[in-house]
Amino acid sequence: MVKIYFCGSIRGGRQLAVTYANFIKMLQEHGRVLTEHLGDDEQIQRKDRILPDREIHDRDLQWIVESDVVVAEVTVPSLGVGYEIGRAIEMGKPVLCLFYAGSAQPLSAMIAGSDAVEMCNYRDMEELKDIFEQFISRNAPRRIS
Ligand code: 6IA
Repeated sequence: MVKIYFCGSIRGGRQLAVTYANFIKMLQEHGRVLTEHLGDDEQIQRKDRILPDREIHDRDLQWIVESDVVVAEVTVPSLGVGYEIGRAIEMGKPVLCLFYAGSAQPLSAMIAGSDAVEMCNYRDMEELKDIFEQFISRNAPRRIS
């Protein structure tokens, strides 16, 4: 089963939580999303109170190591998401970044200007179906789990 690490803002702001949940659902058609809690505010608040930051950091990094591909929603600026993208690039993981084209705030040049990530400026969710399909089949051909 293809392992997908999905990144989205937590402490950077939760205004796109519903979008994250939708992307996670779409990605689950292609494999296992290791970070499925990212779309679920209730789960995040519950676990955030129990897990110390070091454990969150170490566990998430380990998940990136184990993942086949990384998909990051980058519209809401998040230190954690930027950090995860940088670490994933260093590990040689294929990284797809999704940025809402109607965003009032421009994307950081460190992501928009990186040729180590695949950039997708989307307007609506529908157009991402094909993008996900192609990105995953190109970078993580189906494996027998
Ligand atoms: O700086 P931010 O908090 O916005 O960073 C968000 C990114 O860091 C996400 O892509 C996550 O993968 C990761 N991250 C930050 N906090 C957590 C976290 N908190 N849990 C998992 N990943 C996190 C606790 C909630 C969880 C146990 C359900």
